[in-house]
Amino acid sequence: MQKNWKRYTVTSALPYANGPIHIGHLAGVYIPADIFVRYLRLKGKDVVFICGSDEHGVPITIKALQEKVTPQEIVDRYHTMIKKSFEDFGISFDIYSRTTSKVHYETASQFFKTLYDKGIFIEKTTEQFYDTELNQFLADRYIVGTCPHCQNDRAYGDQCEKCGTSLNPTDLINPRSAISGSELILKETKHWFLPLDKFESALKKWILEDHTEWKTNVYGQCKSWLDMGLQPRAVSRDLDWGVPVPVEGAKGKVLYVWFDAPIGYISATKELTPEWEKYWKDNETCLIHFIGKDNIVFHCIVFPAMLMAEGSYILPENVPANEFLNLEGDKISTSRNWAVWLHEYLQEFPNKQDVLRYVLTANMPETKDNDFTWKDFQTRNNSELVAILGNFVHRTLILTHKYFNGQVPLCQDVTQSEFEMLQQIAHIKINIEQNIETFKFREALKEFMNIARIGNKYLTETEPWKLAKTDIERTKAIIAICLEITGTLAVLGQPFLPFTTQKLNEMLNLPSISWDEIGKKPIFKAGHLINQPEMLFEKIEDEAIEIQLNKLKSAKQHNTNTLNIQPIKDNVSYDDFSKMDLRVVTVVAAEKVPNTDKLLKLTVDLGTEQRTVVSGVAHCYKPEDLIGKQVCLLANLEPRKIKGIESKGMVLFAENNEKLVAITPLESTQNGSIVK
Ligand code: B3M
Ligand code: ZN
Repeated sequence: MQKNWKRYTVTSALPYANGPIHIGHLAGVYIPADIFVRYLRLKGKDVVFICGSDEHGVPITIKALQEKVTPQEIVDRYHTMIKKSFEDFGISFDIYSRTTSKVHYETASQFFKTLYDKGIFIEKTTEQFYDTELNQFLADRYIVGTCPHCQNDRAYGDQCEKCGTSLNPTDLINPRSAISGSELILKETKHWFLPLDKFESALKKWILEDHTEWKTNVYGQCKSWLDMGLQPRAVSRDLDWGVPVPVEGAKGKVLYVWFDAPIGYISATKELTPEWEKYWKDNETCLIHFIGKDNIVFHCIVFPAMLMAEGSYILPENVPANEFLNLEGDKISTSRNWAVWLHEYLQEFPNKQDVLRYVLTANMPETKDNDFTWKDFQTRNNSELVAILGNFVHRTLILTHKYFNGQVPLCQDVTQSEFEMLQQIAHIKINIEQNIETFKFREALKEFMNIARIGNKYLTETEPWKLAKTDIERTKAIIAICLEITGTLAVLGQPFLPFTTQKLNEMLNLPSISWDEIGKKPIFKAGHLINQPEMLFEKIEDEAIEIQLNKLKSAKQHNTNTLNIQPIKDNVSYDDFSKMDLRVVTVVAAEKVPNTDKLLKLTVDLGTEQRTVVSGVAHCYKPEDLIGKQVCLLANLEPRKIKGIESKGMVLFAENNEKLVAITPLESTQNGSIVK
């Protein structure tokens, strides 16, 4: 953001309209985008803030199938719900559209057509798995089978979640449909591929050389993709839900959801303004995509390649992707109902949108995954919002009414230390700007709160309520200074706490002031009348937190009860069983396998020897959780190489939905003991 941009186009990921929105979405994408946009607007910049529902893709059709309704009914339901949640939380889109809109169908079709006419696509006929019961081709995710690497019999067509290996559906042993359960046949089908390889060198230059300033998580992911080399990618699918492929011979085929969805940003801008082209095709426009980390490749590689291929569009200047937010130490999960849903939050904490915005900003997963806990929510409310910001503002306004009938007093002169304090605040303002402009919102918020801290401390030290009896001139100066600080908070806080600052602005009777005016001239004239103060925040009691924790506890319980119990397999003879050599072993060393999410490399002691075993449990256990523990090992499982490491045997774990639990002996026993 070094350049002096003429205007900004800010987009945030289009949420899938197949479920409501939770705190993870807000913290990852929508709050950072909203802070950024509100800041730009306050600086008087020309900016459009674009979003909408992503209403295509296979999961929506599956949900419709399960509920026996049409996909349209599903997306109508969730689009309305999601849109309302965003409004409720003050996410200030200029437009919230949807990818089933007419304009979008036209725009996406036209985009495809342009690339098609330019001869960009490769047409290829391949064999794909077809579900004869449902009469449709299946997306990789909806094909299950046995993993050729670890024998997990519930591996997906794109990945085995047990050993972490990425797969093709044809790698699976005994593939079947995850939806109907039926066996699959291979059937020929034609598709259009975007030759990403042709754009590889342009993408390399654009990202790896020209955008070294991108966040390290984003840059790193792009680099590893580009280093691996890009392959052509299919941009059409066999499906009856989506934007039809607009060429001859494409009956029953639609655009791949990741082809049409980013074009949704463009369609929404078209719906917003007839001048949409300047927001997408002018080099003086700064385009920024706010997304979550799982969307990086699509926004940094696929969509830019599409834009390059089309030829008339600008490329994003930055793609500030966040990592994920966890909840009470566990991954947020819709299916396990492990989430804080926005619509439920508002029922339980009415009018406390800003508290959530505040806590989520303070814990924003900017550089690594982060955790939301209800205890932290309570503490940040009670000891930061109430005790620092609320307290300072309230005391200032009460004193103004008490001593000066609500009129801003005249400040005759300031002391040296007051002068220095005001300079410090001016400096903080610059820090906030720099942090927002480089997408460091946590730091920006911290700096903002420092202003309130400074004010609070100043008020406590100068004690104007005592001084009022002896030195009214000094008292006037102090209150006037506190009011200036309060006014500063009311303006600089707008990106973070829009509801609170609006209330504060009303109490202060402030006209709208721009960001840049702050610090240039005094906010108030002597004699300006302020309104009666109200509390900005209130304490959150333990009971309210207990309710939330209990709710989560019962979600956990419910999940255990609804554990996906598999039917018992066919009988085996004792001979069959005794072929397996099961032993008790001690884990003596453990470390994460680099560049994987789930793999741990364990060294286990069998009494007679030590061995290396690779286990897909890094999402459930940290290395130090396992070191020193006795576990059960299938010692004579055929050795195999996982990520270049020879794994000799398999450590046993019980599976509870996504969670794995190590099997350990009740009492410690000698290493190498036989389990039978
Ligand atoms: N709907 C994916 C997601 O919510 C997707 C984003 C589209 S942005 C063009 O993770
Ligand atoms: Zn596997």
